[in-house]
Amino acid sequence: MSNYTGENIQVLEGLEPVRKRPGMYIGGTGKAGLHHLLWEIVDNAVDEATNGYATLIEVTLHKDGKTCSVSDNGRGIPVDIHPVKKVPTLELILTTLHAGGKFDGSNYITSGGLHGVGSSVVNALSEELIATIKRDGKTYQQIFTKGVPITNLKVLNPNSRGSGTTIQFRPDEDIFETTTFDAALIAENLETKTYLNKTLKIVFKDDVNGKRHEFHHEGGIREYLTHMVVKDKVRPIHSEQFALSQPDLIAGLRAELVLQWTESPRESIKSYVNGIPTADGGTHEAGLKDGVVKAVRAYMETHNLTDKKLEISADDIREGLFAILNVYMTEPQFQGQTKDKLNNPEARSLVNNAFRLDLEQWLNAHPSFGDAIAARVVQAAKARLASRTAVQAVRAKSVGSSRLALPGKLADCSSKKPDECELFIVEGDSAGGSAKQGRDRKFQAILPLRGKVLNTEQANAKKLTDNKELSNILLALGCGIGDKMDLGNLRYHKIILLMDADSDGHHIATLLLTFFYRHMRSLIDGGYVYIAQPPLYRVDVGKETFWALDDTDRERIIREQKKSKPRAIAEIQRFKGLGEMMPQTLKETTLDPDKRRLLRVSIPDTERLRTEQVITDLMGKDASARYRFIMENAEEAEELDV
Ligand code: 1YM
Repeated sequence: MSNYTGENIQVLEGLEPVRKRPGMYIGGTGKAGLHHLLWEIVDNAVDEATNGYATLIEVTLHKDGKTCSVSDNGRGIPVDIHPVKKVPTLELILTTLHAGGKFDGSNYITSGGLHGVGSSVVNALSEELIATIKRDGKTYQQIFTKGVPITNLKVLNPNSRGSGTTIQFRPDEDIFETTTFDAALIAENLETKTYLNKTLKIVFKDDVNGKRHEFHHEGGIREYLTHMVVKDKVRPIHSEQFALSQPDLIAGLRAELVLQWTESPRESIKSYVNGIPTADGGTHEAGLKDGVVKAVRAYMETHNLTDKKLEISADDIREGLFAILNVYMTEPQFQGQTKDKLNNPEARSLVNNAFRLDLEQWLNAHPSFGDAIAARVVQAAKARLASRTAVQAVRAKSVGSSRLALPGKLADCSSKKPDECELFIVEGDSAGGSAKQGRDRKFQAILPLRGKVLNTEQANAKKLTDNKELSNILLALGCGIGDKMDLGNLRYHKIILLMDADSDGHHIATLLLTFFYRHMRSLIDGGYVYIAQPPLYRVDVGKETFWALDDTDRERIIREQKKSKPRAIAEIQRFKGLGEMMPQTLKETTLDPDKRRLLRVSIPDTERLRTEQVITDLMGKDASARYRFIMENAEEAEELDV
């Protein structure tokens, strides 16, 4: 590896574009963008470690929750004076875009993130950034505000030991919607890095909560996979993982993989490029999937484990598969603004070829594992066939009565334009009746639910379609389910859950949301799912009527009315359920687009992990996880209606 000198820096550009359009550089200015700053600096430190120069990284979230420091004990960012620009390299790196030896590919074998432009972007978007460098027996420091140096590079200590880089920064409140960091999110992200680099040690000092974490996982991605399987509470179907590391695939490309089949009805593949997560997968992940499917097929054919009458799909083979794939490459190309998807076409066949034969050999060498996997695959294929038959049966039943095969209980709207149509899923027949009378039949459809909605967290496809209420919803929506979903066929662009404001209502809403989350996620991600907010109280003051969503709302209304009409008496009526409400009242408070309040259901990127965890804990088999969740969150629940 060539050594870095100030002369290598080629492309220079100021930082104004970064402050003008921060989103272009960090994806956005919300919570995710804020944390992106920290990941950039951490990635630089991790690079220094994976290249063999640093052994320890320390991250501190300071007491204010808004300032972070990252330090490594590597070589220290160069401080020599640039021959042309006549300023220290450190200053150039922190004040110019695209500056850095990493860019020409020769100095760094592996680098992820923003290809080394990261630290200047962080500097540009920080109210204050302090860089402290130990190098050549001295300690240097330089301070910046919004990317502009406010001191020269100074020698803090002319006689110091060791070397390394410390970057302390406080993001700019003028740029970010929030500037408070999330300690749990930081811990999670840092720990993942130490799974991906088993030699890496990261110490995280969380001064907000007075905690200190040490992350170091000698077991690497094997240990990570075990951790995932335990966290998701799924049972592996073979005892040993398949793990393979290909240190030298072709020049500059290295890859490591670990996988294991489980009883989970889902597939869970985590992929990384240069230690950076590729949440949307890409060509490397596609190559892995190809390879796994081919290897298992070959094994099943060799050992005559296929049922001739059963057609086995790639999805059947991958059902229940947990895998972690980490690929290192010199010039990764990413797709999309947040760069979550690898795009290099060559990665597909490289990864496929790297693992396929070894996996097949491994299966042959461990026939008890191979047979267990084959049995799992056959079971998945049979379940899929059964559920397809069930869907066909549901269709067949309703065909004939109406040409669209809509459920009998649906009161459909007359419009056929999905973008103006709304489907209200209503709890109970009596509320359904009021809603039918109170709706605007041109664009509002009503589907009453009577029976219990199935908890879909543990259910397979066949059980889903056997459930009358869920299959009615599926038929009404018209867009299919799972990976067969086509939003182009969705019949309503607003799907509104209308439930009583009591614990039963909440329970049904939770079951429906779990169903959408697990089996029709793109409805949520597309922003089609809403929760209606029917009032709990009617407050009459003199001749005026007000609707209150909850107790706080009711108190607020009474307080305000007392101010203007001190002698008035407020009459309060509490609705026991939607069924009690007159159709006209339901229309005025909950159905009419001009008067109602709707909550749109969404999962911000930064909350995806937590959402997954909460759903697994609350809806899954494990009752103790549910209990833990309720105890841990009891304070947040204002009033438990039981
Ligand atoms: C807390 C963040 O940035 N560490 C870090 C960065 C660099 C080096 C060492 C480094 C790299 C090289 C030579 C080289 C960087 N250098 C550059 C640039 N920690 C953190 N530690 N000497 C030191 O690439 O050859 C950018 S980052 F541009 F100088 F190469």
